[in-house]
Amino acid sequence: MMNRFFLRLVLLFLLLTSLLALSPMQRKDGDLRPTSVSGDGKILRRAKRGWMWNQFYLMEEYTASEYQYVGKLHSNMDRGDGTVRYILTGEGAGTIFQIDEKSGDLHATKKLDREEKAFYTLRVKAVSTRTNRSLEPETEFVIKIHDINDNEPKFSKAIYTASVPEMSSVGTSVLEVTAMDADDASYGNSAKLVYSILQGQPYFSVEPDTGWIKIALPDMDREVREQYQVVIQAKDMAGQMGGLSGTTTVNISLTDVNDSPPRFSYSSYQLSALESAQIGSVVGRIKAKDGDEGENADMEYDIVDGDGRDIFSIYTDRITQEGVVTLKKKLDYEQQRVYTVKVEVCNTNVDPRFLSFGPFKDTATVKILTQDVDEPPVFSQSQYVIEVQEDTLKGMVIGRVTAWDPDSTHHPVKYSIDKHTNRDRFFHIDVSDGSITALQSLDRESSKWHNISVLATEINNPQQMSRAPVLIKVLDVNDNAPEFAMYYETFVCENVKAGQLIQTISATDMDEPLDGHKFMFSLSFSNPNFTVLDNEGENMKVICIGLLILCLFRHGTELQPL
Ligand SMILES: *[C@@H]1O[C@H](CO)[C@@H](O)[C@H](O)[C@H]1NC(C)=O
Ligand SMILES: *[C@@H]1O[C@H](CO)[C@@H](O)[C@H](O)[C@H]1NC(C)=O
Ligand SMILES: *[C@@H]1O[C@H](CO)[C@@H](O)[C@H](O)[C@H]1NC(C)=O
Ligand SMILES: CC(=O)N[C@H]1CO[C@H](CO)[C@@H](O)[C@@H]1O
Ligand SMILES: [Ca+2]
Repeated sequence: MMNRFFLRLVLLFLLLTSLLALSPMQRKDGDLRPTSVSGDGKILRRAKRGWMWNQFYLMEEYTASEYQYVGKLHSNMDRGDGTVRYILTGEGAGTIFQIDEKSGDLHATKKLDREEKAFYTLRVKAVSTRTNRSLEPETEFVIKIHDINDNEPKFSKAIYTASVPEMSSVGTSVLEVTAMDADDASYGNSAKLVYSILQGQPYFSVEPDTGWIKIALPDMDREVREQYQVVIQAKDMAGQMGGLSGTTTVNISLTDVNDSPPRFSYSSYQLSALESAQIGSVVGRIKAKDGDEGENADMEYDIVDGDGRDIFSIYTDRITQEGVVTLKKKLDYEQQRVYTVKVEVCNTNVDPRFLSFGPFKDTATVKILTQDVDEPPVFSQSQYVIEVQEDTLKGMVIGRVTAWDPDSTHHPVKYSIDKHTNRDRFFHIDVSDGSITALQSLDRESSKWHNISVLATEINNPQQMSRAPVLIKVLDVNDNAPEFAMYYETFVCENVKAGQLIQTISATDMDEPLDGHKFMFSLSFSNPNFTVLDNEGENMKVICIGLLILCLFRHGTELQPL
């Protein structure tokens, strides 16, 4: 059946070509008409130009069992008596193409693929079998492999991915897909492709000629559907029946635009905060919903009104896009129990194209309840200083502290002294009224300060406890007699002269002030032979000879005879 497509060899003699037109090669969908050969044998004069070759055409992908006939090479010198031998050289000579030496019949020995090699260049000459001389000059000719539609269009990728902003207008280009067809594009429709959409309507369309995928439906909303899978077909033979086709899948995702405003889910929220909460601590979080993602959902919260404006502030958590309410000032349950703030939220990146979808802000009321905290007792002073005379009697009240429960319940308070600060049990505090008693007589000279810690505890809840320092200062009383600095034993010579210094005497006193004491010295027995001279506050001098007994006075009080 394929034989009818075969081309015959055309061998023309120059003489005839001017008279006889070679039937033009006609190619009508693979139907090739054999070309007839004519000649009258008058070739001798112009033998050199006697070979005139057209090209041969050969069908690709010939699959019959016998060799495919290509054509016949014929010289008019050939009388059919076996004296002419045809010799073939060039591409594939002897392998792909075989020539019958005697008849000039040319055959292809193999199945050929145009997409592999589209034509072969060969040469032929005719020689005399007797003389081996060329009867015809060697001439080149071409065997062209004729295309059949044996290749389907192929896309460069099995799956493409593309994205396009949501809300894009109809006709917006998304992606161009291109298929290749290995067949001969210059001949027939074997490689003429037409694109069509098999899946993805009515959202997308494809341009038949170019393979450009475009938006086909207005107002496509990412918040409704984000992913689309589109299947595009490319068909050769200009899309006609019987053409070969290839398909590809295109995953198209809609990208976000800011077309959704932020909205609070509720018009009012309630938060609560302990009155003990620290300034800066988080009271709670509220969140507005925004259908968009990424920066299109970025929000900013603000307190715009309410009696809690000065007490609370709000900032945006950049990761969760929540509004975080924090404490700006200390709360006091006993003072105000409920605050209200009006919070506004808005998108930070508003797209002017979608303003009509707005407004891109919203407000909500946030009520904040102050929660009572069981607070520990509070002392009337942060520290107490009690001054007490060192001669104060045991059991006397020396001072008093006061504390109370600041809570609305006003629980009663009991007092105690921290044992670690009262190891020698110098003091006692009255459990109920906070009065402090000295349990021992206090001596300034052994301890000037008694620094104790007083505790106030709520009677029904021992956990609620406060402490305050009580600094007890012992004041000086002149309760110490002066003392001689040392024991004096004085010797004098018998012939000592009157008025000669025989001893210097000094004294000390434990009471305050430690320096600057003014002592008075006198002789306890009057003896005309000795006298004491007051050295103006300094040490005394005993002069002259005799038995020495001294008395020391201070503030006029006689104390200790020596
Ligand atoms: C012609 O050439 C062939 C091959 O080259 C050779 O075998 C043959 O003997 C030759 N004949 C003559 C007559 O020279
Ligand atoms: C394409 O989309 C399909 C379905 O949504 C999915 O299963 C597949 O993984 C996607 N392929 C690529 C390469 O994105
Ligand atoms: C007690 O407190 C007073 C006043 O702060 C201080 O001068 C003194 O050194 C303290 N005494 C003791 C024993 O801590
Ligand atoms: C009271 C006393 O001891 N007086 C004596 C003072 O000195 C003279 C002379 O040395 C004695 O004679 C005194 O007895
Ligand atoms: Ca094709």
